Amino acid sequence: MAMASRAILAVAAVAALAVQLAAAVDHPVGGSGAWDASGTNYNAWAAKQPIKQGDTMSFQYSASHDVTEVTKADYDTCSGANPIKSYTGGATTIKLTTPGKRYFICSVTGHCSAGMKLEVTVAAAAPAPAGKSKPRHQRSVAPTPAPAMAPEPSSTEELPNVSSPTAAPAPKSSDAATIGGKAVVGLALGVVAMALVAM
Ligand SMILES: [Cu+2]
Repeated sequence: MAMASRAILAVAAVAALAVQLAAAVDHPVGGSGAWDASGTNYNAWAAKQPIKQGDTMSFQYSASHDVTEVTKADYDTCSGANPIKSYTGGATTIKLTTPGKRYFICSVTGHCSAGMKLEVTVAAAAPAPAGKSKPRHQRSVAPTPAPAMAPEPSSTEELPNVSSPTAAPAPKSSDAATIGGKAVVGLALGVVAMALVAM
């Protein structure tokens, strides 16, 4: 059981990593990365960008500007008085780790209202597989004693081979969980394939 669970976790982790590695994209603001008050409509640009969870957004700017993340209320009023986070230095890359809205302005007086404001909608990277959050082994009603485990392989670095079941009879829920793990991999490969096609 423990071995099976670890194998599933390993498969899921690799699948999640594969999705992130394959799909993460950097989005230079405005298309060129230039963050200034020259009149670029950053929101018009952002609206056309497929910005996903795990992507990054990069800003290039002169010393007369900054990048300040603010709440929607402060974005709406162009107020940099209560920044969520503020960046200076001329080159800032922000990782968009969670889905949802993010709001950025330049906090220098007058610059936000002159157009240095950006609202970004970050899409979820991929739908969560059904039942992912539920511990699967809880479906077993009978409190079965732990089956005698085959001796652990001496090398713990080696991934257990999930495709060939061991001689020890595995509980039914483990089979279901293994199928779930394969579904995760399938889903991940599907997402990767879609991302490649989109490119
Ligand atoms: Cu500015």
